[in-house]
Parts: sequence; structure tokens; C-alpha cells
Amino acid sequence: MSPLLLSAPRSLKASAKPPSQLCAARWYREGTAEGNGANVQTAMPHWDVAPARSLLFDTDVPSGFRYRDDFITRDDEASLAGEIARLEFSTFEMRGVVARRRVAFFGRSYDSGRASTPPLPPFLMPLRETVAAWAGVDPQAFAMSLINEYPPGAPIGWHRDAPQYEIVAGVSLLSSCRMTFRPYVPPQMQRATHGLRRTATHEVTLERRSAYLMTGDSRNAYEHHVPAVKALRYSITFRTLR
Ligand SMILES: O=C(O)CCC(=O)C(=O)O
Repeated sequence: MSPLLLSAPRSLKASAKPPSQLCAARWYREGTAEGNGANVQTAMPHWDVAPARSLLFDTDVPSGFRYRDDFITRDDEASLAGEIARLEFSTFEMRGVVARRRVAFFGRSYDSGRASTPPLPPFLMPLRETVAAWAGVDPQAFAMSLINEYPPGAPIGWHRDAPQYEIVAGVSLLSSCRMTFRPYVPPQMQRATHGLRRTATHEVTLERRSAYLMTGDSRNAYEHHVPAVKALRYSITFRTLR
């Protein structure tokens, strides 16, 4: 048993379950509307010791990851979802497998080999401006937008973002999801470790109407993954070019 569990307060009732990893992510969120986890320790109102959360996951997110709840209003969400419902989505192949999520690209494609894509539609411009202001970049620097449509049960597999892009920003619509991270291991190293199974080291809940920025280590030194969603979710992502 973890020494952390052993040091749990005696007043802990048997029926009171230790917080799950998801709760840990929620503490992170509540403790700091934005940040890279530095405030996590101050965001634990219910327990005076670090509880079971550290058994599998770190409570913080990889450095360079920023998250903000309620990034857009309910009205914004409804109007964006209305516009998105009118878009034409395509299927997407990831490592030769057709994904369950569908995609709509603007400005640039995801993999450079693809045909040209339509420009960003006007309805995305105000959101791009807000995201750019948060990221501290010129709105036009977000040259690419990808809208992902996740029907119930659809995940996005482990991946590190495409190399031609730098900052990745995402806004979640209609439902929440989990996002997990694990260190990136280059393919040649994976062969050397004989495909040793790698597990997630960090996890965060992305609430509907929230936004995240993936920069630095979180974007370059980690892969991320969204496990199967429970209800229809759209993510509007923006990317700057390297
Ligand atoms: O849905 C999300 O927020 C994740 C999107 C993502 O990882 C991607 O577009 O590559």
C-alpha cells in the first residue's frame, strides 16, 4: 500500500472513498481556473494529506498545458454548435484505421499531404480572437482550425500533434471528456523497448465550454488521448504553424 494511503487521517470513514483520479483533475480545475498545476496542493479542501490520487496519476498536467473553465458562454456554445451542425464532416484515418470521430479542416489540413482546405469560416473568427488573446499570439497566427465531431463512444487515439504545428488550442462543446497524457517515445525507441505498454501519467477533465492550450512539454514531450466520449462532443481546435 502506498505510504500516502497509510498516512490518511484516522477520521476517514470507511464509507468515504478516496478521491479518484478524476477528482484530482477536478481539484486542479477548481483550485485554479488556469495554470499548470502549481496550485494543485492548495486546491484540496477536503483532505489534509495527499490521498490515493498519486497511485496512478500525477495530479498536475504536463508543463505547458493551460486550462480554463467557462471559456465561452452557453449562448456562444449554442450558436457555435448550430453553425457546426451545418458543416460537412469527413472521416479521418489514423495509422490506417478509419476513426469514429469525424473532422472538418479549415486553413490547412492536418497532414501536409492532403489537398487544400477551405479558409476559416466567419463564425470561427470571434472565437479565434479570444483564444489568440489568451494564448498571447496574433489571431492570424492560428492559421489552421480542425473541428472534431465525437459521436457517443468515439475516442481520439494516442498521438502527438502533427509536427508542422506549434501551439494547439481546443474549445469543448456540448459534453465533457477526459484527456490523458503519457510521455512521447519516438518510434525507434519503442522498437528498442519491444513495444512495452505505456500508461497515462496525467489526466484532466475537459468540461463543455472550457478551453485548453497545449504548448511546450505538453505538446512536444507527451502524447495525448481522449477516451471514448459518453455524449456528442465537438472540439474546435486552432493551431499555429512552426
Ligand atoms: O478533442 C480534443 O480536444 C482533442 C483534439 C486533438 O487531440 C486533435 O485534434 O488532434
